[in-house]
Amino acid sequence: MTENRDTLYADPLADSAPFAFDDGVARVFPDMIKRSVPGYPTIVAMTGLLAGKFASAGSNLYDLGCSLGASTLAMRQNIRQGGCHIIAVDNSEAMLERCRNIIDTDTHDTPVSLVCSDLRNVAIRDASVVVLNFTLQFIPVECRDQVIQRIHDGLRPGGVLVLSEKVTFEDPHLDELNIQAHHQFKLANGYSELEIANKRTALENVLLPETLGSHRQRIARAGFGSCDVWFQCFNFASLIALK
Ligand code: GEK
Repeated sequence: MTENRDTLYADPLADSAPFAFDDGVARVFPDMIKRSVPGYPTIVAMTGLLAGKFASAGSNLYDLGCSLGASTLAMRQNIRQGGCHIIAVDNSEAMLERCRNIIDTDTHDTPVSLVCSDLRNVAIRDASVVVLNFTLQFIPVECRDQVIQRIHDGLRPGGVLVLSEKVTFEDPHLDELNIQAHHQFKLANGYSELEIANKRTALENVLLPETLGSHRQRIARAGFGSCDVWFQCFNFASLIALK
């Protein structure tokens, strides 16, 4: 399948509305996320391997903010344990509609339920794996403690949370260095200075990154026993937390 190229912010007269996961974004999403998030293909593939390792028989696996289902599919393709069920959640109708078509063409047999809802309203129950790949960053900061707490409480002992996020750095020099490196990554992937600037404006107050320290503290407060970064490229990182 050929991917639609992301040119959403290439127009000098593009409207300056805040970024939203609408039909236009869903149409170009695979191209957009690959050219914008360093390490995204690795994170998705390793999410699948981690799910294969941590899934326990008869448990639920959650993909919160599933978009087009890349992490859902990676998990589904790696689960060997019987009686598992994947619950993929997104509050964008446009994303879920396309996600449904993609999942329908996959032949692996772990059942997948697609839920169109704010992830804050979805009960987490009897889970062995919960994945938040680049989703928590879109949740209001004051709601994040509760999200992580509910995930912790819904995991079985021995279960895992995979949390991938854009991050900021306490050290202003390192913060600037990583912002510049990400900028270079986007230029190298064919985005123009104009597109990068327009997208940055659209994401202001929509994508709110925190430091790795804040994530670690929140995860510890929720009661997870162990937590560390397993992948990082510039200002994009993925943490693993064990209950
Ligand atoms: C991937 N994980 O390809 N409730 C449910 N979904 C939400 C909410 C919310 N409150 N807020 C945002 N979303 C995916 C990529 S994209 C990351 C995730 C990005 C959804 C939103 O609709 C979008 O589909 C997804 O979270 C974030 O592995 O675009 O940078």
